[in-house]
Amino acid sequence: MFEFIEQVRLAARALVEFSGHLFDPTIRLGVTGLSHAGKTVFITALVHGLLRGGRFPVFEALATGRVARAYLAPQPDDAVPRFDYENHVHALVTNRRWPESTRQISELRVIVEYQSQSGYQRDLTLDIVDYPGEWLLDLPLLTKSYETWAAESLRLSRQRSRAHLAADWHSHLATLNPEGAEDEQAALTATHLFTEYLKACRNEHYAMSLLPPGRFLMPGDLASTPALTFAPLELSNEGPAPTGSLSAMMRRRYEAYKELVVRPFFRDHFARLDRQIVLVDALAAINAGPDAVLDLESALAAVLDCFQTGRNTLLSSLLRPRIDRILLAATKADQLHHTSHDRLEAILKRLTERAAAKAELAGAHIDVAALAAVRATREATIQRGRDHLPSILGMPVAGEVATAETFDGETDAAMFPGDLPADPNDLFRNDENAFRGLARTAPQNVDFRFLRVRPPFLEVTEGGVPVLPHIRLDRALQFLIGDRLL
Ligand SMILES: Nc1nc2c(ncn2[C@@H]2O[C@H](COP(=O)(O)OP(=O)(O)OP(=O)(O)O)[C@@H](O)[C@H]2O)c(=O)[nH]1
Ligand SMILES: [Mg+2]
Repeated sequence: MFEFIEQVRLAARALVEFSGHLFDPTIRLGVTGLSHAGKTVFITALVHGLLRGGRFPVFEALATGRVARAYLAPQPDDAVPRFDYENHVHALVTNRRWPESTRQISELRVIVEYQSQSGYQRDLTLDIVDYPGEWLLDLPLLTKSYETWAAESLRLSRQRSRAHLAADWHSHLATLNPEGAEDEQAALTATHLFTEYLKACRNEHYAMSLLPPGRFLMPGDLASTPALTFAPLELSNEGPAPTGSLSAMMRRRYEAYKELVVRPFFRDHFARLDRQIVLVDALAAINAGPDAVLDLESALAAVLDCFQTGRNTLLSSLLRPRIDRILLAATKADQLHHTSHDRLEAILKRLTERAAAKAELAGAHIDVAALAAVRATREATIQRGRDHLPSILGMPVAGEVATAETFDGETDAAMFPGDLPADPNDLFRNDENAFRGLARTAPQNVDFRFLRVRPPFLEVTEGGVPVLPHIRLDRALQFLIGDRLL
């Protein structure tokens, strides 16, 4: 019954929003990615480029001069924080520092005044919604019982790559009797140890991606509420949990998490998106090793499963999320020499091919791109003996370590991050020939090492406008909104 009422409510709102957009198009663009994927930098650079008339040759409407101007306007949703565009630009451009990490949903409205191809003046309203990718990984919980979720989480935590990180939690789990009386202290300890395990998996050296429930790693104002105080239990019998038992308590709280956290996110945000970009920090996974790469593959499969999309027809918008275009983007491509950009794209394709085929069947256009929202490096060829090494130049952020050196954040350096393999399958091998990452070996022995570098100085366009350099940001923009500016 609840499901049905929800559908009807979504349908009514879709109708109102649909009829309002007949003449001047509106796009709600979701920008998501797991923590540190590059969401804040992407939105800041995209909006900066739009407002400034950045160097976007592949973004047709701008390149051909049909965009008269773009400006920020008050956002439509009163309860959603505004994306802090001005401060993020200030950090990037004036201080050459990356913006602070953000843990919330936020929103920004940009109006693009353009001339349609038939010569009419129109406004495109672009609402950009920034939300954590971890919230997407929660959506599958809506259709999962506590028992199924607990069994899946336990299975995952016993995999070779994770088991040692889960050891403390597993020992505590072994002391719990699910059928015993409910016990707040036991629930608190289990939650604490389970959360510590999730945090350890996310650490730079392991860089795991598939870590639901999302709010355990970013609790916000729900921290220490019962809805966030539960953990998987080892359940032996199939029957219903006895009243007053520990497992009944856990199950109740798991259901509360779904009601208070997951369903409102689905209803208020996810179900209203038209377009989606999923930012993926594949290089962080490659830094960590094959386990992280395989884990990222599972996480992306779970993400793409959420997009049970259909084309944006009236009928499909009544019944399900209406996203009709999804761009999967590998971020921070400027940490590689351009000869590796296509390889990075091929790796992302390989990471998502099985899952993408499913979403494609359901009617959404999917594309894959390797990009850098802000290009923070330059390229050079360095001669070593007889060899000419393609390398990248940048200013590593203070504290980054390469072989013997710790950088101070003020010095330029030439870097050889390692060549990505021509065959993406080489990264998915997990046997004795697997590549070496930080999870299993010391930093000086890894096969790839991508260093964080400081943001660049602005470049000046042919028209004399100072803009941020980027890689393929214009291609992303063309795919995501280009067709609505015709
Ligand atoms: N070289 C380079 N680094 C980038 C780029 N985009 C992001 N980064 C790096 O990635 C880090 C994270 O970027 P954010 O945009 O803050 O990522 P986020 O997804 O918003 O992260 P959270 O808010 O923590 O979830 C930055 O601090 C930079 O170090 C890029 O285009 N090039
Ligand atoms: Mg952010």
